[in-house]
Amino acid sequence: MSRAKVLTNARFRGAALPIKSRWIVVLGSLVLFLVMNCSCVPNNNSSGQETLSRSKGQDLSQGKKIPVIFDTDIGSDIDDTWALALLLQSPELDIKLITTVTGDTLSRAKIVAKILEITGRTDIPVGIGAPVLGVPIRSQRCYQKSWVKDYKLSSYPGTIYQDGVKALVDTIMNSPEPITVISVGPLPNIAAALEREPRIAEKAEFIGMQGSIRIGYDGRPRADREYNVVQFVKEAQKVFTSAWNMTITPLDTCGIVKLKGEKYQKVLKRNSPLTRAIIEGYREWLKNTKKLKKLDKDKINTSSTILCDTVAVYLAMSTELVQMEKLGIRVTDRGYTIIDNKAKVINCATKWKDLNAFEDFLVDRLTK
Ligand SMILES: [Ca+2]
Repeated sequence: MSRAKVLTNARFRGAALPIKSRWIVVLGSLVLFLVMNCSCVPNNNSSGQETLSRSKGQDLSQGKKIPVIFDTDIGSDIDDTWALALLLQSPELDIKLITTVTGDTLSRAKIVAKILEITGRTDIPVGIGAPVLGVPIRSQRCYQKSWVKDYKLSSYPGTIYQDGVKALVDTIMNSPEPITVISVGPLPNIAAALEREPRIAEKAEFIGMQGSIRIGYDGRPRADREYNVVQFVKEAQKVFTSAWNMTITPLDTCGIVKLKGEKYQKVLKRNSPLTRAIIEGYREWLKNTKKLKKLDKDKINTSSTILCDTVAVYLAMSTELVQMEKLGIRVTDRGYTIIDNKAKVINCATKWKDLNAFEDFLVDRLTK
């Protein structure tokens, strides 16, 4: 399925028209707006970027939203929180379910639920993923746990699924239209879902933040074993060889996204319930990872961390700002994602066309 963009940046230029004609234009605009189902696909953000859309037999300009499931290890790194915020601010996407993955999946579900309550989106169900316990990997800890220490999941007004993997399978299988699974963590949930019901690969599309193809961490010009893959290699191999259409943002693109300067200040100073939740979560995360003391005490006031996961959310809506390549990608037993012409072909966002515009887009969405 291609992701060609449909640009609908038409503006009415009524200034030179007679008054009667202007009214026709105004009424026409109103009708057009209603036809677009008030999905409010935004035009003309400050970066000058065109309306987001993509072709999948779905025409977003007609107000059709893309049904998505978001699978996240929120609380480990802080970028999941930013990605969830972007997701909630993207009217192109219809969030059917959010599932949590790896380690303390219960605390992760609390973080999701608390953010959904804060933003008034308790219509969204939350599924607690299967906890992967006993894995002695420090980074699977939930560093935002303190942010939800007083939060009771039983108080969440929406639906909580105790078996997140089952909820994932059911949501895909019961959907009348294909679902897009946005995965921004390691892949135990998705692999388990494929194990339980292989047909989900026929009914869903996968978009993930996984892998490192030519560029590694911190922009280094060599591939790294990327965290989401190397943590659960067998699960990644299962997901990367399943029959669905796959798109990834590897470190090549997502690993260099960071807000600083004026862009970060806009988010910091917006002071909305959503941005307060982001910054509070960020502060807790910094405190609990001790980065606040060790690295840069002023970091909370100056910049974000690397915001990898936000790019996966973006790819569910558009590929306009990135260069896409179709590459055979194989997950090696050591957790590398290497190009292999015999492997399943995956859509890979390998370079930015305009990173600056993406950062503007992200800030616009978070602060609107
Ligand atoms: Ca993540």
